[in-house]
Amino acid sequence: MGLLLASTPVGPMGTGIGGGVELTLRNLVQELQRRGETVDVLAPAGSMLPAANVIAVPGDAHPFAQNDPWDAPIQLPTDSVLARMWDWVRRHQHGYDLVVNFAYDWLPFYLTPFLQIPVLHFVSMGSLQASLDRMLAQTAVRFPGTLGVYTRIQAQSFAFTQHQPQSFRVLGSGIDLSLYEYRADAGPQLAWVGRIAPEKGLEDAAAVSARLDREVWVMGKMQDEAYWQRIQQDFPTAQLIYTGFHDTTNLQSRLGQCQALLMTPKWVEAFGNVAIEALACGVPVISYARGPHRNCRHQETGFLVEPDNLDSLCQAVAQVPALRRDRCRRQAEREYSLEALGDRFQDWFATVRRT
Ligand code: HBI
Repeated sequence: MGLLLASTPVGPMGTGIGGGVELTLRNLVQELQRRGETVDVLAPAGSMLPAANVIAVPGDAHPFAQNDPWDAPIQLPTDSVLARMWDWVRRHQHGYDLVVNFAYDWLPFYLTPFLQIPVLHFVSMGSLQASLDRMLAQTAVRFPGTLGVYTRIQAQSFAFTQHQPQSFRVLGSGIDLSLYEYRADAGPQLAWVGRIAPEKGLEDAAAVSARLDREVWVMGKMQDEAYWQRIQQDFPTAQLIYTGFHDTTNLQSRLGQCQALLMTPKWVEAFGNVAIEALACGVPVISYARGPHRNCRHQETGFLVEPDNLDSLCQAVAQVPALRRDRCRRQAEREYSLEALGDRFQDWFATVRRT
């Protein structure tokens, strides 16, 4: 008997469509397998997850929750891949100890009481929709301890935590540090890494590039082409060098050459895995202090600046050469190892496993 990890329905694993949650899921599988766990991954067809046993499910991908308004009704695509995935869970639940849901969608929460297998839910974003908030609040009462998040500030974005403060278990994040090479030296260029989508605030990195006459290397899944074109028009003198979505090996090699990582989100990032990837390469992080972005130490491994303040952002860039890149690497090693992540998840699993 083993663990079943059920992926996000927004797209196949390995494509970048699923953002940080893809990386978290992949890292978790790797670490759990290293510890001798039997792990199956239930994911949309087309998923690429080497070294894992993937159960590929056909069907239509789900649209992004972050694109819907607060009071949007619950929607499913015609042939929902998520509905098919959880039908698979229903039919095969007796072959597993436990299933972990990574979808930020209403359906798996709704189905939980109908299943016999214990279900844990890893919630990958902050509060976005009334329908999901309501379902999470109910799940927290009915199945205490079964909701997990990256960070405490992410958990606090859900209003019901004011009355139900113990609703979420904080699991943090972690990466395989052996895949990230420490680089003591850097070029003058800055890095910006993330899905190219409005909530990620790439336009502010473009503004910094134009103001400081600096290259910004942009990496990540091209999600919103029109948004990207708009930025090009609005900042004709910005030097944005877009190289696409990269696997970890290529990402870390490019990222490591940069002087700092810019994180300019317009929403409350649940975690921001790219911050720890940068630190692991020795790259300081300059981030808006919006939500949980405490994953650099202000004035030691980066700068936390007032959100949306371009002057502060530019000042921080000017101060980066005074920071020590070895301290960045050391922070990643101390706080964000895969071992630490594996411990936190296994402790969580132990609270509900049936064997
Ligand atoms: N939207 N509907 C939906 N379901 C998800 O699981 C989901 C999402 N948007 C983004 C997302 N997951 C992940 O990319 C997170 O890493 C942010």
